[in-house]
Amino acid sequence: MPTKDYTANNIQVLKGLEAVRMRPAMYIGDVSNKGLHHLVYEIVDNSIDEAMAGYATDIFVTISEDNSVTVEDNGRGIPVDIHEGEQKPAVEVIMTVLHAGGKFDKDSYKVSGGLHGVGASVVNALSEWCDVQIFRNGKIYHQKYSRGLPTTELKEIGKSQNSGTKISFLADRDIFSDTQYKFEILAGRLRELAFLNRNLKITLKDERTEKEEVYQYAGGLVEFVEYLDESRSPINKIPIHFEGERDDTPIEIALQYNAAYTENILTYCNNVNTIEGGSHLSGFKAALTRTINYYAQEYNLIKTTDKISLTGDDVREGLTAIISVKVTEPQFEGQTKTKLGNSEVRGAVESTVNELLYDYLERNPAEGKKIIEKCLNAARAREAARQAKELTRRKTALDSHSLPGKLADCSSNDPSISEIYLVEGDSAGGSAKQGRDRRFQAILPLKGKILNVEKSRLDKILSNDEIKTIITALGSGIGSEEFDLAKLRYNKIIIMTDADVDGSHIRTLLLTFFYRYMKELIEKGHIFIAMPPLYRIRNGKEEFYAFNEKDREKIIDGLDKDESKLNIQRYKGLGEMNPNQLWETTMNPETRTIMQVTLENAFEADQLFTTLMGDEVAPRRKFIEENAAYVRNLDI
Ligand code: 28F
Repeated sequence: MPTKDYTANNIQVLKGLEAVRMRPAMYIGDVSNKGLHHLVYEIVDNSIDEAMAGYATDIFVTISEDNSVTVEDNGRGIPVDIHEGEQKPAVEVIMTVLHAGGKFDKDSYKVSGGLHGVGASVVNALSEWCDVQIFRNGKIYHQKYSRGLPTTELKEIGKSQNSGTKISFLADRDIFSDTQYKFEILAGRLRELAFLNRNLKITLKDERTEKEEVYQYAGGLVEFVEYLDESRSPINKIPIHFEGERDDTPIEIALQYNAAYTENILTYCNNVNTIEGGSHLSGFKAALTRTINYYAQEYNLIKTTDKISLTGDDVREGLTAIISVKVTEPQFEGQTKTKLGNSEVRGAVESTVNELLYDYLERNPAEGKKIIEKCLNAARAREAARQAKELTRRKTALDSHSLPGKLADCSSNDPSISEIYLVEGDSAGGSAKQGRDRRFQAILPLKGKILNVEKSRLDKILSNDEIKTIITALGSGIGSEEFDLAKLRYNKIIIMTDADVDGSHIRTLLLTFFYRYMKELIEKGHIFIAMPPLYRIRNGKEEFYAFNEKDREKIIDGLDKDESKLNIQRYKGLGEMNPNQLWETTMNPETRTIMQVTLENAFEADQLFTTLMGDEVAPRRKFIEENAAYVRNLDI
């Protein structure tokens, strides 16, 4: 127990812990699933820092049966000597004082700002218990905490020749309603960290299922590019890779062109996935466009007949690239604090890419030729698309404001309150039209499948009726040149499909389309997924709706009636609901649940989509083998 005479330090600790427990979302983003997994990343980040400083080579993450998590590294071990200012062991300061523990020596990159790098003390404060073991000076030290406060002194409990840090914690059920970790979510981030820190070995073990995976990549970002492109056919045999340092900003880039048409550029700062981009991305894009054009001119690879200069879209078609920079004082900006603001980084990246990409192209003329050829084809197709767009625009311009016939528009002209439902199938479309509130809800029924955008270029996409209808109805245009969010006619674009395999296929197609050609709609949070009920449970006159299995059990338990006495209907499709039920359960803003699409889930949909629809057969077979069981259950 802490001593009676509360010193200024104790009060500082209590104030800090209170602040974190009062407003946990300020420190870890939210207290739902994402925040729960963020706790693990906070602790892992400290092991990663120890690895980046050159002391740790292995990190172990273990999920226990009780959903407590243990993270262990073989670094130097958190120091245990008494911290002058606080009169406590350094490890106790790091585990209990907010924002302590930032390793400020010059060669480590403690991320600051945003939700990253809030430190182990925040995790401790949000855990029912937290247990620390330090292997250092030939000894083993141990200290326990509860909700951030020490419940034991730091004690020497044994001897060991190893060195390292081992932290276990159980998320506080008073704060996190769901403390079930998802293996795949942790796996995704740990795999990404292994790619970003070449040779670092990260092991993830799930004691609930005995599942264990090891991530270690000697090829680092090059292997990351190959992993992302495993379902695509590469144009250059091995990915282009360069590493440099400008104005003491380490920069590492790997890129590869493939035969597909989409652009897939991931950017990182201090291992943080800057999904909103920022200065490193704009520096890269500027240098890529300039260098490709310059090289094509210098080597006369653009015939005078073409006489077109390659645009940013042209040079990024079919490009998969990873940009990773390390910044000592990163400024994370944007809605989700994932946009890099440091303006000096733009120039550093731009000059690095200008120099090292041109150097690569000069030394690899055969590869260079293939890349320019690819970009030229993109330019020609863009030209064709422009003409196709001209035609469609001229056609719509003739009968101006012609909205697609299938669109049942809303009466309001105020986009900020208007919503459009993209509904699968005419029958559900019919119910949605009848059930909706026509003042602010528009309905666009979609025929069966929309186009497979994986294998088609913009010109072909623009000739597809379904796609054209969607583009016209939304009003904001398409492609990075034309797209204008100010012209968007609806604030919410809600995808409403059946819960079955077809429905999820259409949803994936739509998500992929938006992700590839209208990414800003996702970035600005305009895309949603409707969540229709899975079951209707009737108990005499009473009627309840369940949106998942857990819901169903909770409702049935709540009725404490034998299941056989209840009338339970499992919905196979939206068409089975009458307009009023559809309104009450899925469309009424007061009672519905809709899920806002974030860039991560759109990115996952895009990767999944490429696996399923891409050129390479092997990854598709692997995906189906791994998920076939799931698909069978889904059909039942
Ligand atoms: C399971 C989580 O937290 N590992 C860590 C170290 C090592 C040092 C350190 C950490 C505060 C201000 C220094 C050791 N020896 N894994 C971890 N490993 N923190 S956190 O130092 C933090 C101190 O400066 C360490 C010498 N220097 C640093």
